[in-house]
Amino acid sequence: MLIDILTLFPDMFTGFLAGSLLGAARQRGLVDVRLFDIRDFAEGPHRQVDDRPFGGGPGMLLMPGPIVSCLEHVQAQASPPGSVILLTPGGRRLDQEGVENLAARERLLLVCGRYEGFDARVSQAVGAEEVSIGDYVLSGGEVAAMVVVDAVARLIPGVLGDEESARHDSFSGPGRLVEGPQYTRPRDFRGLHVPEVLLSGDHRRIEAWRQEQALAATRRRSAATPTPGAARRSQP
Ligand code: 6GU
Repeated sequence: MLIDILTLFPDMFTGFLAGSLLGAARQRGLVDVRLFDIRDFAEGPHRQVDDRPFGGGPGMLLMPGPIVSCLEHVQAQASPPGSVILLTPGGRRLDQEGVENLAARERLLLVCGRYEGFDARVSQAVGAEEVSIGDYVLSGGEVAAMVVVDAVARLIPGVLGDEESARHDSFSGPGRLVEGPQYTRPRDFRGLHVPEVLLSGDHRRIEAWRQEQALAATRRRSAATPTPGAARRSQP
């Protein structure tokens, strides 16, 4: 899989890309990540990339020109054309199903926003999808892009050492349940004991117990998680 990242702050990605799982996957040729600096496509002596919003209002917007020029340059670097994903808090909220959908693509172009966001014509001009990683505001799309790359990369065949482990992840199996509690040594930690069933060696009982725990953990989580903003009915 090829992932191109368009950003005003490429340096933010260096430690992340060298990191263990992703670094190894890149070395083994399973995923290629390339960085492009949007400012390289800005014009004028000041290489301006942002400007004040028409109609007034606070902050600055990313101008469409540099981003679209950068996208056209990057698309021409490889084939097939990649899916353009704009990272913005107003985008479609990412979940594991969305990650699986992205992981099935051959090529992704992730565009990181900064300031108050993108000029709306970027999306229109290039036919982009807009993605958010949750209902809160980050100072830029870079951290969100790292979240997307991390979550997508671990679904690429061969990236995880053990292919089974992704299938057992929270949100992955039938019903998309979260995982129940897990335990390792010691059996007794400050008087807290590992549940007896896990020491029984009875794999059917263990599997049934884990399923029950996953259901209970999923219900507890639903009860503790408020309905996301967009679905809320109350008026402002
Ligand atoms: Cl993708 N970008 C920014 N700036 N804030 C966010 C986000 C993205 N997702 C959630 N909050």
